[in-house]
Amino acid sequence: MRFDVLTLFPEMFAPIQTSILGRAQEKGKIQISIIDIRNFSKDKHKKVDDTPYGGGAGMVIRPDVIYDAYSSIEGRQKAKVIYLSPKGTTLNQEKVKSLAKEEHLILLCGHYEGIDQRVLDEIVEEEISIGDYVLTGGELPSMVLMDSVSRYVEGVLTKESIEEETFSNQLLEYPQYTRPETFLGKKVPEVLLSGHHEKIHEWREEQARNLTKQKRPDLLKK
Ligand code: 9WO
Repeated sequence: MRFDVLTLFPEMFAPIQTSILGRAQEKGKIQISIIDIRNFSKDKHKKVDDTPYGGGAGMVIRPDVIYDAYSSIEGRQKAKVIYLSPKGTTLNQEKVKSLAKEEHLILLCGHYEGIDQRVLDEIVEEEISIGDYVLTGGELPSMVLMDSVSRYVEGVLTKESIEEETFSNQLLEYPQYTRPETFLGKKVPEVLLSGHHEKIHEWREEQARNLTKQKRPDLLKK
């Protein structure tokens, strides 16, 4: 899976070079390129934005700069271009799985009061939101998207951890315990120490069902 990210704040992407996504890149399972939109400004002061036509507060990113940055991406014709915006369809696990089947995603991160609509209409195929709140830009949402999608790319995680996890069976995860056996006077549930695999499995299933019923009854209705 290849991700190209178009952003005015490339330094924000330092975290994805570490941890699991960093390892996935080293193993060659995913490739992430961060493209600095400002490098495509033709202005002597590297200006990329201007005041909105019709008036109003703030600045809008120029369409030509975005288009030139996009046009620098090799193989862009076959890629899916996603704009991270509060106006988009909300990301969920089903959408994450379907995006993981793509070979090449281009993630466009806006800032300020947004991007000129004409270039969005020209290059964007999908507008995605990660939730109903407003941020200062699309960078954090694009990292959320890359993190969630990468987990489904072959070879990034083990098969077991994908199959066992939250949402794959429409249920929340059962609670986990590790050493010490007693912590602040609280013991680990007896059944987990029993070594009885069938009983452990049943207990975990029941925990997952009860937890979901209590905390996310909406998931059970699906
Ligand atoms: C700000 C604004 C102010 C006055 C008039 C119109 C305005 N539009 C915006 C605006 O939409 N700013 C966005 C900031 C432009 C795109 C990047 N920004 C953004 C993305 N904020 N929040 C997100 C986001 C993306 C995905 N999921 C949740 C939030």
